[in-house]
Amino acid sequence: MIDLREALRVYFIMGSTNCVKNPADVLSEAISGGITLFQFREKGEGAFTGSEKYALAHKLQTICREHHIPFIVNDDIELAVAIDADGVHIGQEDETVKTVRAKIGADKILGVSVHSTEEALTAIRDGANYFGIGPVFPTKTKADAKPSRGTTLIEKLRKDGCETPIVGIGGITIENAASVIEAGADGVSVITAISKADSPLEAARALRNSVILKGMVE
Ligand code: 3NM
Repeated sequence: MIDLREALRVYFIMGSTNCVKNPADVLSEAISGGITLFQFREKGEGAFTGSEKYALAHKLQTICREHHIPFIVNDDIELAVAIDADGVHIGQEDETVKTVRAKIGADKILGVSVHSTEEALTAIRDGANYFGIGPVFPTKTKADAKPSRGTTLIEKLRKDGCETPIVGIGGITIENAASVIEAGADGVSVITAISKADSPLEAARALRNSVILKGMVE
């Protein structure tokens, strides 16, 4: 079993619509730069569906497997089960945490986006393994993102004794990543900071340095 807290440190999310270059090349570079987990999130205008989505998922999963990087699917539980992904990430609008846990089984990673203490408590009760909390900073990547609220909820959950692994998400960059870790998150989830970087490899490396150095200082 992987150390989830460690695996969440440099959490890269992407689908074909987020990339300027070929998604497989972007992922390979990001892995070389030191990402610790990958989430396949095929959403937005022009996103693949059906067999094309399945084929891209399989291709990216194969790359992750070769490098022992956990591969998580966003929202699409049927796809995750069909390709035996390492886990899924769901929002509050999707199926309930309980239903998803029942579908994927006890051994898979289940991440849940939460926006309040109440949502966090329910998610934990129903089988979540980690929380995604955001948007921490303004983001243009998710059309229906809520207003950014900084690291308030991350800090509150930690102050209240919550020990569940947490990743911050939304508008995270090389420059502001350390502040998310400082607030109590175990890792940072990013799309644009890596997927649209001139060098996804260098971007992943710089993010990793700021997150891991910050963790060592504490
Ligand atoms: N979820 P970028 S914000 C996928 O707040 C996603 O739950 C969010 O992309 C949330 O790193 C977001 O480009 C987009 O800002 C993150």
